[in-house]
Amino acid sequence: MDYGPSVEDSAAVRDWLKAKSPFGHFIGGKFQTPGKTFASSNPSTGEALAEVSQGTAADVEAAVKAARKAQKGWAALSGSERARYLYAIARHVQKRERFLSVLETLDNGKPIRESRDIDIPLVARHFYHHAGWAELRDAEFPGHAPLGVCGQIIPWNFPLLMLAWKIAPALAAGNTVVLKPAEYTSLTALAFAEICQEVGLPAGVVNIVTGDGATGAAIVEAEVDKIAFTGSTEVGRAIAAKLSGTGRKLTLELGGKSPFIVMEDADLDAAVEGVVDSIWFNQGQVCCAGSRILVAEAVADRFETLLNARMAKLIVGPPLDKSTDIGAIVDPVQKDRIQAICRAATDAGAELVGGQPGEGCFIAPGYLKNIAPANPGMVEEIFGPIATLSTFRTADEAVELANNTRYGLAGSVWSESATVATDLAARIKAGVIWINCANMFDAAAPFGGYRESGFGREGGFTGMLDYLAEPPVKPRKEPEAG
Ligand code: TXE
Repeated sequence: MDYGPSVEDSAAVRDWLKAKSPFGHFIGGKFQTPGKTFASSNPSTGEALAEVSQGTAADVEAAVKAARKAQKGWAALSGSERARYLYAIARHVQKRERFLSVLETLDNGKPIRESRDIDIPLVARHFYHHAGWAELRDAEFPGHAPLGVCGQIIPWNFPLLMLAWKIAPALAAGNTVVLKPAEYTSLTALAFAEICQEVGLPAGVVNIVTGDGATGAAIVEAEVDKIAFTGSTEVGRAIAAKLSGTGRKLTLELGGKSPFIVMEDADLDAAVEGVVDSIWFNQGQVCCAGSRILVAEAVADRFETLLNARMAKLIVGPPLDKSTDIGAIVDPVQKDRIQAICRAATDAGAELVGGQPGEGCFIAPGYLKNIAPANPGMVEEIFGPIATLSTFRTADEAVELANNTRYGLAGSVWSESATVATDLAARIKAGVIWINCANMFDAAAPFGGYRESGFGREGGFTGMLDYLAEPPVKPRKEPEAG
């Protein structure tokens, strides 16, 4: 039986890092000579893993130039030829699954079980799915042309998966890309660049420029035809202001404070397991995490007892250990941010159950209770393994509480009655609603938000539309006179 990545896999990853670091950017099909670099480190130990280049405006310009040069040729390939590359990428991701999951866990701090069973398989699935769209593009989107060169800026919570969400549809539609991974987690994007070389992807179709917010800002300023951004609402807002009036396409996937509603008739054991999948998955660093648990008053005590019992069983530990449930927070800066919001919440009168910080980047799972609607813990995206727990009496009150947020990304509803669940789901203002489950992702299901969670969709047919230009409007034929 295969128990998943082992110590040997980790040695192979470390050998690879030793051989390749310092990393240059990947531009025009080649790794460039490294410039000024910064360290990418393992948040669970603090050890530096590799040196990565800090992208300058000149690097971004070179990458955009390479992408522009490649775009016409890439768009001129037949759909099935583009699909062939996407299938090949998917297969190579699968071939290097163990390597990529260990690399992701080392760089990000997430439990190996999650990178092995969720992140990396979903990456392959996303490329397989979009290979299909490459083949179908002309039939399904007649008259739509690719946008051109897409600038893509991604966060650190699902590094390779967010890369796949950005690159797969862009390439399927016939665009070329300049992508910047987050500064905490550049390494799987650089391994992905190697995969592009392995499959013989034409030079310049995918360009990876590493760096921090300044590099991201340079991509926003560059001559690109679209910006696709996933990250904080603050940066998303700044990007939207910059692009306003430029005619460039923009999609934003930002933060969230999603409700997790447990009705009186819910299967409480299943709902508690749902909390584990929802807010204690990936240390709670999930934009669509069910971070506001709302429970029907009649079952609240029983639910909380079950929740505490389950929470006590979660193992916080070394991310590479296969029994670990909660790994490390991505960086000390993020850990401080989580703790600052929890402190503000308790100062304002909430009670924190669990959620204690450990050494280094670790924080135990927890939740805030006795919390008022205007409490900062209820309003701010904590982006850590800390939920809020509050109660409601009626379905109307549940809906009111659920929608009392500036965000609108996701939500989940737990009830044994399909009528109750679907009625409630329809009244929640969010881009994604799960019923009796949470954090389920499928490449065919469009994902995205409303309000301050952003706009645009990723995945499926709708996601493809966001990488294509509108077809030219045909002149309206006037009826013949007489
Ligand atoms: O985000 P940033 P941070 C939320 C979450 C988290 C908070 C802060 O609440 O605690 O944001 O995280 C690049 N122009 N989310 O500071 O800064 C940056 O280099 C262009 C939710 O890490 O938004 C990185 O690649 N790009 C979210 C990416 O933006 C800029 C996931 C995200 O970093 C830039 C992450 C600029 N001016 C954080 N400044 C989600 N929706 O999943 C930074 N970047």
